[in-house]
Amino acid sequence: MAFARSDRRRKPSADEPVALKLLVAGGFGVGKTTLVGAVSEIRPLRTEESLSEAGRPVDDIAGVEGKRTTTVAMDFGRITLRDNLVLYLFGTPGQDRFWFLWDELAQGALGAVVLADTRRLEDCFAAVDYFERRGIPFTVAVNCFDGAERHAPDIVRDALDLDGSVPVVLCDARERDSAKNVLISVVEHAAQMAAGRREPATT
Ligand SMILES: Nc1nc2c(ncn2[C@@H]2O[C@H](COP(=O)(O)OP(=O)(O)O)[C@@H](O)[C@H]2O)c(=O)[nH]1
Ligand SMILES: [Mg+2]
Repeated sequence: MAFARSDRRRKPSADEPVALKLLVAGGFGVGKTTLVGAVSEIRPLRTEESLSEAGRPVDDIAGVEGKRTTTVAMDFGRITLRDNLVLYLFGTPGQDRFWFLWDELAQGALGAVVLADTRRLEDCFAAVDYFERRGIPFTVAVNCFDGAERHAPDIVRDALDLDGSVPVVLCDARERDSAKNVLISVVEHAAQMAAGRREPATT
């Protein structure tokens, strides 16, 4: 039988790909959909809706006036980092009124990207809090928009009051290689945190 119970206990062979789940979070219009689209090998599944007049009072588009669509449920993409390492990317909905979806999305997530725009840094506070509270490893990726002032990663780290171990990187969410580096940072950080948990410091 194709899905016999014993199949579930089957040990994966060494060359079988490992699939890891990562979340891509951050404020409205910070570039989550752009990042997932830039790295995904599959046509990203998007659930964009036109920003309607009705949504205007709630969808704060100040600073992102060019934005005509919004992700109502989520972005989904896939990238193969190495032959045997596949990442599944889930973009979280940016608006506070979709927070109820986060706990479902966070199930089984290895780590997360928190995208930040230094012009609206406060928009990523909620995502940072969320992952800190749940102990989910995350990298803060500053999406360097054209025309936005550049700030050194350490300045952003201080402004967000991040733990020293949290990676802060600069990126361009539209560039595949740049976005890929962000994902690699998350995977490495998650691996380090997991190693730290396995070998607690002897004090
Ligand atoms: N200049 C610039 N524009 C960007 C960048 N990333 C995203 N955008 C634009 O910013 C807008 C919002 O991006 P989007 O990915 O939809 O944001 P989301 O709400 O976080 O999914 C879109 O019009 C993007 O084309 C970037 O790195 N630089
Ligand atoms: Mg989006």
